Amino acid sequence: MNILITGATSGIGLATARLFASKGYTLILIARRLEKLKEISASLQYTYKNNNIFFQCDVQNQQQVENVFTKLKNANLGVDVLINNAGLSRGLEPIQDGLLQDWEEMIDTNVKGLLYVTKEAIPFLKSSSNPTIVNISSIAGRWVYPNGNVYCASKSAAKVLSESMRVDLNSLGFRVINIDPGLVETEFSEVRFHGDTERAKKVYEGYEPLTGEDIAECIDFAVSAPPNVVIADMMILPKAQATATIVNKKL
Ligand code: NDP
Ligand code: 8X3
Repeated sequence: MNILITGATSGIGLATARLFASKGYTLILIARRLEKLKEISASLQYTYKNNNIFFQCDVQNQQQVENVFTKLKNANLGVDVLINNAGLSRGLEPIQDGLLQDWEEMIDTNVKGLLYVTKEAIPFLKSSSNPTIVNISSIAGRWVYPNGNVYCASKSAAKVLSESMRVDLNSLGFRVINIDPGLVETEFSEVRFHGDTERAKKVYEGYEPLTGEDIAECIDFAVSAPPNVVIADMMILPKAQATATIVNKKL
């Protein structure tokens, strides 16, 4: 099975790459940081004898996305599973103080990037015996929280796109899986707070957050289900979290 993972250099995407490499699947890894991609590709090859190929690509850039799939076609590589994981949050400000640049980056990555990759991947997936798309949305797509505004909107869009894909690709035999994680300790908050590591660390203090590996296990569960089984929608929370804003912190 060939699995394409966007955002494979960190957090959920990296943990998923490791888990699927350990299961012997061929991986197609996409992200922007080339040095990390090289390092991860080599380490997966060394540790798991993994067959993988990687592409430096910014999913916000439609031409770069198209180039990746042209190269896949030239290499005669198919795609059985697409994991739309690349995504980010920028800022945590009330809407009246939001920065245009942050809004554009979130919408361009989490919504337009997901669409660009999916559009290019569909012709490849169509040749698979069990085409599967996994979209990593978020609890932020279900519950709005203070200052989440544009990030919540982008994840809500990702969730609605999962439903739309399930409808439109139904006649083509696609499985579409939507995954909504709660608080997962990754580089997510560091990116959200523009590199402020101290502020990022505080998000995960006083309770046990989820790990990228926890979400990877859930992705694997859904992808590895029998071919006729579609885990259409999954929400995964750490035990301490009840909603987007209720977290039992022992501080
Ligand atoms: P990380 O910041 O650890 O990982 C994000 C990954 O996305 C990185 O590999 C990054 O790679 C990649 N990425 C970001 N922008 C782009 C881009 N424009 N083009 C290509 N790759 C890109 O965060 P997470 O692992 O936590 O996030 C993964 C997904 O999970 C995101 O969609 C996020 O919204 C979602 N999520 C996260 C939760 C959390 O609490 N952490 C909870 C719910 C959902 P690079 O910088 O090398 O491009
Ligand atoms: C990431 C989880 O609650 O920070 O999507 O939005 S949250």
